[in-house]
Amino acid sequence: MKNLAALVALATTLVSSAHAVAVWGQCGGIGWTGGTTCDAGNTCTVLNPYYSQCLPSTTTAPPPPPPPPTSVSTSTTTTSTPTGPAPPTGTGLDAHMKAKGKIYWGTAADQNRFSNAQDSAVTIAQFGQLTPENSMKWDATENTRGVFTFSQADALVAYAQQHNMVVRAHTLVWHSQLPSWVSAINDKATLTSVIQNHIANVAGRYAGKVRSWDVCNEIFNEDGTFRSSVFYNVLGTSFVSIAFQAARAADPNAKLYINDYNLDSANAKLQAVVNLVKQTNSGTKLIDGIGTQMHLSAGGAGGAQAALQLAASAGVEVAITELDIVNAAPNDYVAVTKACLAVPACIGITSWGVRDPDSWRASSNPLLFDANFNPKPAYTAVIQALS
Ligand code: 9MR
Repeated sequence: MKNLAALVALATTLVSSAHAVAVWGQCGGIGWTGGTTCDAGNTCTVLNPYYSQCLPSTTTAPPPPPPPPTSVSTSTTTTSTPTGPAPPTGTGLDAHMKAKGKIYWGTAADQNRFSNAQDSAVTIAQFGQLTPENSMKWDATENTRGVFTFSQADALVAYAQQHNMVVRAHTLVWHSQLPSWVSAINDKATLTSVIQNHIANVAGRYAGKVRSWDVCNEIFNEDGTFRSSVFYNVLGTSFVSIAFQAARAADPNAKLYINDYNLDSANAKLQAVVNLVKQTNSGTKLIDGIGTQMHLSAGGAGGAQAALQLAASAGVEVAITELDIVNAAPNDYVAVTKACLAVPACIGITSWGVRDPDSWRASSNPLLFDANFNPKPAYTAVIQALS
């Protein structure tokens, strides 16, 4: 009898622990089929309609040390154990943007970021859209002619799907991060078929799985003339329609974007983008959106609304695609947020990364979360602006 009682007690313990979700793990949300009860000392907290998370209960002190995190992605990279504070509770940036009638607030990401459990927790809680920071670029997908590599890009798309986020795919035709075998092409027929093959393979692989594609990236100079690149130098302006036609064929339902930086006021470069879109779309509509990256300097947000309005005058949707602002002044972030809210064609905002040290310009601390994934004053100001 004594043995039987011990066995029952052991079985009860095993059953309850098998179903309890560890701290930081997902415990609910639309589409969630896993456990909904948290380990002792933690409370299942609704962060947004798609994600509830086991957070340490404030009434229990001290909380138990966090166990190894649950699986966060299809990544083969080992996840790190969360050690910092909990991500902000309540509804996140994306939920606030959606409540204002916009489509998303997103972030740049890749497997090297979301394989970190803290990054993943903030990403899931705050963002509804992912842009692959590097994994879909030409050097990542076709570094050798005709040899395609999709492991990192596949991981990004799978993670986004797993967490109900849309993908802004980035980017197909760009002078940078371009393999030297492409830059060396000097005849029209070869370059045309190389562009078409690249786009058919890369955009074709993700057809139906991404919301939009940055088809052409950074093709203008500041004065509105075309940038010198292998694409322009060999094909003239025709590379634009070659690329957009190939993208339309590869993924007929994706929104096809032209994307650039320094479109932060109604300047000559933005006017050139608008003119090109109008001209290209004068017959069949090929370009569906203008992306303005908005890598801003401090105090650089004053022209944002006028810029978004000028972009919208091309008759296409508009997105802020790579937002970061030197020193992350709350006023600048609020100005950009309100500019998007004020322009109906502006469909969403993408932060170019989650936390400062992971930014391409880390030394200027331009993002909404600090090194410990704590929300910064600009985050709070943006949430207020969206409330
Ligand atoms: O953030 C990206 C960084 O990790 C890469 O090293 C860099 C290489 O060119 O590209 C960065 O992202 C760029 C984006 O793809 C296009 N607009 C400018 C972004 C910042 O350089």
